[in-house]
Amino acid sequence: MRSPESMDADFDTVLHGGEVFVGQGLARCDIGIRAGRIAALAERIAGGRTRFDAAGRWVLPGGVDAHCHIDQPPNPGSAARGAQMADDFASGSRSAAFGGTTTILPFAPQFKGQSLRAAVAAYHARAEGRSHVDYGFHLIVSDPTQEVLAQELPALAAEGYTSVKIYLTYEALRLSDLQVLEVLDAARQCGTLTMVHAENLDCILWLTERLERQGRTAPRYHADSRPMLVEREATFRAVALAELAEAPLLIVHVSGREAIEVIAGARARGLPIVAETCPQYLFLGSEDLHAEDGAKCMCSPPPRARENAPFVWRGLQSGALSLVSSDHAPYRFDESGKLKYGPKASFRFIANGIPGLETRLPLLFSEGVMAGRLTLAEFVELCCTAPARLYGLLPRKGQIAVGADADLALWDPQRRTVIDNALLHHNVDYTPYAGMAVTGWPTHVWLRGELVCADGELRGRPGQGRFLRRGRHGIPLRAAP
Ligand code: DUC
Ligand code: ZN
Ligand code: ZN
Repeated sequence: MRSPESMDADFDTVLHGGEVFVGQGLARCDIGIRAGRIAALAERIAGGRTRFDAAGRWVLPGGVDAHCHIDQPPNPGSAARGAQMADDFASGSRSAAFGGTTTILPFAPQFKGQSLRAAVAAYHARAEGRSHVDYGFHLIVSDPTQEVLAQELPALAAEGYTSVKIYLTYEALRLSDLQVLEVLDAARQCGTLTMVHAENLDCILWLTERLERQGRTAPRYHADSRPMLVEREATFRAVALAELAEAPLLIVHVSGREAIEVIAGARARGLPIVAETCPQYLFLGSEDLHAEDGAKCMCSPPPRARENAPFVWRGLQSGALSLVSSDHAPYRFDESGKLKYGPKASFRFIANGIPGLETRLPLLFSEGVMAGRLTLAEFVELCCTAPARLYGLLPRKGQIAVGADADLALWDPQRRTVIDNALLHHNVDYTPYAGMAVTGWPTHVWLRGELVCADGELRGRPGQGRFLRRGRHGIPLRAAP
């Protein structure tokens, strides 16, 4: 940070008097913004066409939510086909912005028989002109043909689509081990990061059929159909396949102790394995599925028993888990979404997913930073900087630094809020976190220097968010011997 008394270069906006997260902690600092970027950080900055008084507030980087599903077309082969996502790019990204998140990475899904190009074009059509925040796309690869692996992946990587998600579960998406190896190998060659949903499909099908034969079809049995062992086995296998292919791997939505132990072991051996968790594995429990409206908390992997949450916190503290994303998957609790097949449908036919774009940062800030489980530097790393680094968005996103995009969230660190769906800006008719009291909330948010949210009021407009072409992933690989 520069320390002259004043800098008089002209700025579009100056935020002054705030406690700003620079380097590894808070410092009293002014921020000069020009042409959407942070142009100066100094003790005192004069001028500015707009001056904003940030006294008493913390200025943190805008969040990067590297895992969310927005307006994702239903897979024709899925058991819950027909359920519609409640958020389009306008409502999903609006909700992200109000929660302090300025970059989102949703998924362009490839259906079997479709080219990746067609999948990307179709998804751009859904996003175009609608987003309130900047966005990039991961690709979901469900049909890894030779054309996809040898032609499309490298071409799309060169255009900024540098991550692919693959699945070890869901009948319409699951890849064989051979296909996983082929994707890992092709992705490694073009600097693309492979993300994996690690649950064992055959175990889930076997358990589901057994539960159904016993008449155990209520939402609570969703958790019994996907115990931690099922995640542990798939995580172990995915790690082994990545090791064989000498490829980096990011394991998404890690839910609990057993998978974390596998990941910690792999990392201790120096493998380029990185893992993500989500708020639902810190703040929800399998007990929540027992309620009458338990489907509201149904996601995969499922929330685990309450005793599991401390292991997830420890995973974040120890570095076994490197980032926190929402896995926002928005379905209304009505016949358009969760209840598509009726209130008595077997859990197998209930769409998986919960909303969480807007609550991710406030929950982690309150129960992490304010409750003393995470330092502020760890919070920023997990929710902003690490996702930007891992997915090829540094130095533009995820940090407050000269030259970075002026994506900023002004936090009132003392504000007490009892979470209520009426406060949120998504298009889902519930939040699984209703009733939780949190301390700290982002009150103002800037996207590339433009104020998009101010004290609960929307100032931005749909279409203001831009598509991000991303660079190669930021997972360090061991030097070749
Ligand atoms: N699980 C997924 O795999 N995707 C979306 C939401 C969920 O719960
Ligand atoms: Zn998944
Ligand atoms: Zn997901």
